[in-house]
Amino acid sequence: MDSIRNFAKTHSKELGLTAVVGISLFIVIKRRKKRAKRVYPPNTIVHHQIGRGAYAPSLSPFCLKLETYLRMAKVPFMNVHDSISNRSSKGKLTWIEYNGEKVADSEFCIQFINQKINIDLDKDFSEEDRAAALAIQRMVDEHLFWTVALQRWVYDPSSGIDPRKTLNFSWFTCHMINKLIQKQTYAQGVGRHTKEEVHHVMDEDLKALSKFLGKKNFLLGEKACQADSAVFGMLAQMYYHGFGGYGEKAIKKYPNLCEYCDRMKEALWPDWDDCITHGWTKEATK
Ligand SMILES: N[C@@H](CCC(=O)N[C@@H](CS)C(=O)NCC(=O)O)C(=O)O
Repeated sequence: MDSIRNFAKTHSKELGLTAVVGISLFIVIKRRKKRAKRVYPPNTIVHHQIGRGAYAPSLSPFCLKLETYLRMAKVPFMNVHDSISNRSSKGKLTWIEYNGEKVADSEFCIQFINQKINIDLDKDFSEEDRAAALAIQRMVDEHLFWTVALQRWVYDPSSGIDPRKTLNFSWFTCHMINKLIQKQTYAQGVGRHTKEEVHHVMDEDLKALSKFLGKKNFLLGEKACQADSAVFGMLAQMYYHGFGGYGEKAIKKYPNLCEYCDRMKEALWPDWDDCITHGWTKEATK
C-alpha cells in the first residue's frame, strides 16, 4: 500500500497528465460516436456550415455561396450548423452529405449535386458565357477571397474595427484566425503584397466585376447563373459584413454591385431576417 502511495506522490504530475489526456480522449471518442449516429432524411442535401452571421446569413462566403446555390437549384436541403468542429475531409468549413456520401469544397459540392440530381442552372447560356462565368467564379473564390480575408482579419483590426465585437468571437479566436490568414495568404501569394497593393488588386477585381455586370441584373443576363452564387457569397461579406472598413468602402464605389447584392438577396433570401442575428441581438430562427 505504502509503495503505491509513494509511487503516486513521486509521479503525481505524470498521473495527472495521463488522467487529463485519458478523459479528453474519452470525450472526443464519445462525441465522434454520437455524431456518427446522426441519421439524416433520405434524398436531402445536408449542408454542414457554420452558425448564422450578424447581417448576412453566414460570415463565410463559401457557406453563403453554397446555401444560395441550393436555393437557386430548388433541391431539398437542410442546414446543420456544426462545421466549426465537424470539418470537411479537406479541413474547411462548408461541405455536404447526401444519402451518406460526403463531399468537401463548395465547388465540388455544386458539381456533385448537379450530377446526382440532374441540375444545370446554366443550360440556357452559351458555351462562351459559361466559360466567362467560370473564370469569374475562380477570380472571386481564389483571389478576391484572400483580399477580403486579409481585410477582415488582418487590416480591419489594425484600423480600429474590432472583429471581437463585429463578429462576436473571443480575443483568442480572433488572434488565432489572424495568424492563420497571415500564414495562408503568404503561402497563396496575396499575403506577400503590401496592404496598399492588396487594396489595389481588390479594387481591380471589383472594377472587373462591375464592368462585366454592367446594366445586367445578374452576371449573364436576366436570369441568375451558377456563378452568381459565388459572386453573391463574396460580395455580401463586403457589403453587409464590411462594418465601415475598407472592404465596404471599396464595394460602395460600384453602385451596380451594391444593387446586385440587394437583388440577389431579394430573389433568393425572402427569409433573410430570420437567418441573421441582427448584430447578435437575436437568435436566428432559421
Ligand atoms: N475552396 C473552398 C474554400 C473554403 C474556405 O476557405 N473556407 C474557409 C472559411 S471562409 C475555411 O474553412 N477556413 C478555415 C481554414 O482554412 O482552416 C470551398 O470552396 O469550399
